[in-house]
Amino acid sequence: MNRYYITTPIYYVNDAPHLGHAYTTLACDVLARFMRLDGRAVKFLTGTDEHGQKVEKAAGAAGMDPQSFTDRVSENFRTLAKVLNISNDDFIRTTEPRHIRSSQAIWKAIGRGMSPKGRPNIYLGKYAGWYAVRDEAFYGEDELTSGPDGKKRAPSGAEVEWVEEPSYFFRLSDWGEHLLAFYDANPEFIGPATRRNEVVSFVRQGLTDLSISRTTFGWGVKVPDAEGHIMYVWLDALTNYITAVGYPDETSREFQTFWPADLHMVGKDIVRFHAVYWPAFLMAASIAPPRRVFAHGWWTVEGQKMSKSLGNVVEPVRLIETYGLDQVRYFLLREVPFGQDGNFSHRQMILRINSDLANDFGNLAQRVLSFIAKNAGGEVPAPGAFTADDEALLAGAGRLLDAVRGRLEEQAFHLALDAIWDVVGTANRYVDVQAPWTLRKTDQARMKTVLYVLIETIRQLAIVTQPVMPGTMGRLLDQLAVPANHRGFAQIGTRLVPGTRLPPPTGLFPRHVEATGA
Ligand code: ME8
Repeated sequence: MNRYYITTPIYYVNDAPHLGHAYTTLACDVLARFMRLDGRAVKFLTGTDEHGQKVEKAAGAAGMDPQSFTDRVSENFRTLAKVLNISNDDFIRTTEPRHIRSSQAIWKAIGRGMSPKGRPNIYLGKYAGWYAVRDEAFYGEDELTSGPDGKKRAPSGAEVEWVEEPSYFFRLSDWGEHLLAFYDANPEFIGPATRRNEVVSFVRQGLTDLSISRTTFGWGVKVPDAEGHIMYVWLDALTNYITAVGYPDETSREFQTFWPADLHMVGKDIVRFHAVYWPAFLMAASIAPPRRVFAHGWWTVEGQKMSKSLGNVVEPVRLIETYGLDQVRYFLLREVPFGQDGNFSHRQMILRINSDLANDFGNLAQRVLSFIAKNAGGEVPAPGAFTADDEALLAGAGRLLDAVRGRLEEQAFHLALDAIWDVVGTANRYVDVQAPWTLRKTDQARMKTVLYVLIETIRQLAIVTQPVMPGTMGRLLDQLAVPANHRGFAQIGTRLVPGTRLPPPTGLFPRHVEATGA
């Protein structure tokens, strides 16, 4: 399969971007960059979710009309993508005409079809039940708890309100068996396994029909041919993934090339929408479901839930100013096994910068490159015959790409980075054992072989690490004089040419020293 379509969730524009948004987007960026370097045609989509009651209320609170408000807040998410060095190919806004057309088209396609039990997929009724504006989700009475304040709350902790209004329903209850058969036939559809089990047991319990239109407010996509109804924001939002590949034109090149998507990356709080409702909507509209949905965990901050009221929201831009972009990119993907919850702490961040980046990877590159600059004429040294130790290090580096590819296919970023750092560790030990500074005095030919083995290992490390730290690894590859067209994975076997002049080395990862008084 030579194409790869990956998406982030589209972000609500009720609020400023925070660490959680940066995390999902960053994980997708690493995969998108990896797949491009691996020679695949990649489409990487992100964007903003701009309709619904939550955004309408936020606009009202800001004293703005929803369109001007969403124009403004959406721009903050575009800026975030730039600041994080995100390589998205498209940025979708659900208020764009292309998306309104696509949402109305999927509504009609669902409405034309019959459920597996031979009943119309969409019917008009009346919704009477609980709704959480914060989650933009309907909840059954049995899912709610009562807080100490006596207010009913959704499992997410969001307040719910009683809603009664005329509404169109999607006959989700008829799709349960189809969904279970689909999960069975596609064991890779939901990752990690814990989320898959949750989803399967949720569907097994039996599904209720889903309210898919609202009539008590107006900020949404108009339901075709149904005066007064706007589409339920999640039906509109999920549809963004096909809008961006040209839906409703299913014969377009873009749609044919990229749909079904390879991966929808989401946070664990929105699995149900992506793994239950979305494939059901698509099946009902006779469109293929995506190949995989992977749900990552949630970040707490210094042990606490991240929230505006606690005043501990981590702003990605501030983080990058303090620690550096690639340092933040590395930390977020290395610190927590992807899929599990994690805790953000400044102490841990500094520890990883100073140990993994400065002491391990940075020091390896720095000491080898400055040694070459000082003692080997500032050019790629010419090697003699390799010893078993040399071969072992080179073979370890040579296996890295496959190891990383395997880990990333499972979205195990932390394990991919572990594999990289294993080679970094082996290379650092090799430097200590081979002691080129001693060889300089005793055996210059052997010294050059050792330096060649090292610089070649560093080249491979840099190429494989590009997706995670594109800026820094690009600078390292510059220092190794690797031409731009030799940085893809197809060229990883092209060894450095002895005698190539190397630019003067500069440090990659400075140690982080906390400002006094901080
Ligand atoms: O859910 N840690 O948008 P959103 C990790 N518009 N991830 C977090 C997080 C945290 N503390 N807080 C939020 C929506 N996230 C919908 C999506 S898709 C068709 C529509 C993650 O802006 C969260 O899990 O509320 C989700 O994946 C993402 O941020 C967007 O959240």
